[in-house]
Amino acid sequence: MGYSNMMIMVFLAIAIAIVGFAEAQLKLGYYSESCPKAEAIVESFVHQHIPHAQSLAAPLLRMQFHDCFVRGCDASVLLDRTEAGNNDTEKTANPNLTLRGFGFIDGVKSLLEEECPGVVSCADIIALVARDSVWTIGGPWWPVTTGRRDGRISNETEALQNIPPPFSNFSSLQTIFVSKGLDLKDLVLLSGAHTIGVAHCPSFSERLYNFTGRGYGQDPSLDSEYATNLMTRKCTTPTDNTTIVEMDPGSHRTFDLSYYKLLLKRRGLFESDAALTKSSTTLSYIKELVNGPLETFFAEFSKSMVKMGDVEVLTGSAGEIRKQCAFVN
Ligand code: HEM
Ligand SMILES: *[C@@H]1O[C@H](CO)[C@@H](O)[C@H](O)[C@H]1NC(C)=O
Ligand SMILES: *[C@@H]1O[C@H](CO)[C@@H](O)[C@H](O)[C@H]1NC(C)=O
Ligand SMILES: *[C@@H]1O[C@H](CO)[C@@H](O)[C@H](O)[C@H]1NC(C)=O
Ligand SMILES: *[C@@H]1O[C@H](CO)[C@@H](O)[C@H](O)[C@H]1NC(C)=O
Ligand SMILES: *[C@@H]1O[C@H](CO)[C@@H](O)[C@H](O)[C@H]1NC(C)=O
Ligand SMILES: CC(=O)N[C@H]1CO[C@H](CO)[C@@H](O)[C@@H]1O
Repeated sequence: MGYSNMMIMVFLAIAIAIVGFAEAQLKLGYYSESCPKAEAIVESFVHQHIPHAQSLAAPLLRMQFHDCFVRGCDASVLLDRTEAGNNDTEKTANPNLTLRGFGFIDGVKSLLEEECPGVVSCADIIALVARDSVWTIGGPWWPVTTGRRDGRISNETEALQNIPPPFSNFSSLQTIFVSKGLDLKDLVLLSGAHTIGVAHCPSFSERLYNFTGRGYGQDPSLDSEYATNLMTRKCTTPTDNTTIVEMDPGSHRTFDLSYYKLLLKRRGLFESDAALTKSSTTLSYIKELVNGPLETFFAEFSKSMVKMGDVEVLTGSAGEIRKQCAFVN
């Protein structure tokens, strides 16, 4: 083969690779021709409902995290357990028992199915709803690319392996995030989502009542005044599993820097929150955020959300477009 022929082959190979690559990518406005109103429908549903139910923004944001960390952003988190398959799904896994907002996603899905049946994936709905909900409560906005396809598999064990538990230490958080292509900066920024929302006592009561693992002892990295407050007013017994606690007390509905300020006061609620102050790298990111303007946090959080929304997505002909978000077709 002559030199010029070889060059042509090389160029062709590169061109094919680029086209193939582009085809399998998410893009902005993926539905602009197949369902032009899709994004507006999501946005208007969110604008209609979230102002009356502001506390739903938090679980809808968390939903995207739980979706993207298990089998990628493929809406596998929404699948119900099927008696026929006799398999436990991500939903059955412990971390998901406190997820909320499934009905909200179903509400959006049914409007979209009316408008253009079988076109818009549940995975894209999760991503759009998370963004629009956070924006509606005065948080940051970020561009959401679309074109994700829905997965057909949901597996409880995988949720347990991929969703970090609240008692995670720094190195296990880092390991899980790195395995999703997210770095330490993303870990700090995305944990900033805990500026909104609530938690149940079992997510942190070991820090109050059983830090030694022998039925007693408090986590020394938790501010003792805050710990006392939690024990006397909130989680008054070690087994309380119904009380709800604001993760960012006093501003748990406001997307702001106070979560990071609390971390520096040793008032992060989970061990995983406190762990972020235990590495000098992440501690200095936190200090930069706290000392910077709110806009910097918003801009950086947005970039990390965009990265999270790309994790292991299904595109092209992989997966399917589910008709109902809780069931495979
Ligand atoms: C870094 C590792 C993380 C751990 C260990 C963690 C753990 C938790 C736990 C245990 C809860 C409370 C569950 C309950 O007791 O009801 C929670 C709530 C929440 N998480 Fe995380 N999370 C992490 C990262 C994230 C990320 C990346 C996001 C989103 C970008 C997120 C968003 C939220 C939100 C918004 C809530 C409040 C939910 C509500 O109000 O119902 N978390 N998280
Ligand atoms: C349930 O299990 C069956 C058989 O193992 C599998 O084919 C199916 O994909 C599973 N369903 C879900 C939702 O994961
Ligand atoms: C779920 O995932 C685990 C861990 O990867 C695997 O061992 C198990 O076989 C899976 N279960 C099903 C029903 O596919
Ligand atoms: C962090 O937690 C993991 C998993 O529980 C454990 O294997 C590891 O030893 C812990 N690392 C440190 C430094 O404590
Ligand atoms: C304390 O923690 C240990 C280890 O996690 C556990 O085995 C034990 O049951 C706990 N004790 C109480 C009283 O909750
Ligand atoms: C909560 O605690 C009660 C009593 O201790 C127990 O019966 C119930 O199963 C627990 N609920 C959950 C979701 O763990
Ligand atoms: C199977 C299971 O327990 N699913 C639960 C997951 O979490 C939602 C929301 O809290 C519950 O409604 C489901 O029953």
